[in-house]
Amino acid sequence: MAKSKYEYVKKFERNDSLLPNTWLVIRVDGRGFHKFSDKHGFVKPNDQKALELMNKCAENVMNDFRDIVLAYGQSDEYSFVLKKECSLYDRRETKIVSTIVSLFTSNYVFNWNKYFPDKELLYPPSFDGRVVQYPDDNNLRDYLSWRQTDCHINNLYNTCFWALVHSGKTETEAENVLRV
Ligand SMILES: Nc1nc2c(ncn2[C@@H]2O[C@H](COP(=O)(O)OP(=O)(O)O)[C@@H](O)[C@H]2O)c(=O)[nH]1
Ligand SMILES: [Mg+2]
Repeated sequence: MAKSKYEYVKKFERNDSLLPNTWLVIRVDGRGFHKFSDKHGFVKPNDQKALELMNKCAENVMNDFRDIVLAYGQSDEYSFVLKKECSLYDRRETKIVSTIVSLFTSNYVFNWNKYFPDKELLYPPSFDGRVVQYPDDNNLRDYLSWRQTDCHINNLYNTCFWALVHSGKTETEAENVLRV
């Protein structure tokens, strides 16, 4: 079939293939979840149901994308690890990231009622996504340690902060106690 005169526009498309033989880590993160968790009355510091919903989304993403070998989540974020030899979408970055983020987000909305039967979803949540490539197994291990450490630091701080507030301190007083 003859090509149309418009075919040339494809030449403007950018090649965004990810490096071969590298671990691919896709991290999705809730956009504006400070406000989202407030508006939906999430328990502080950790809302069990909200975390279970995040886990459900990740489980469904893993079941769909079989190249994902490991996932780790905390708070409003989830990291997905794809095999070094993964050839999903010819390793095209935008295709991989956008489909994983969109599947995660649609699952969040789709499953909301199962985890919060008495809570109306007040507005559509969204997540951003990025990919990082790690050539070495140790880099990947350090990436996961970094996210795990972040989780521990935040949880330690938030648990102490809310315990102080619940014991009668104002939020400013609690902040000052923990700053020392
Ligand atoms: N109350 C509550 N808030 C949470 C929970 N998980 C995440 N959040 C909120 O979501 C935010 C996530 O951090 P970050 O991504 O940096 O903030 P964002 O830019 O507003 O999405 C946290 O700072 C909390 O305010 C939870 O289980 N309970
Ligand atoms: Mg966020």
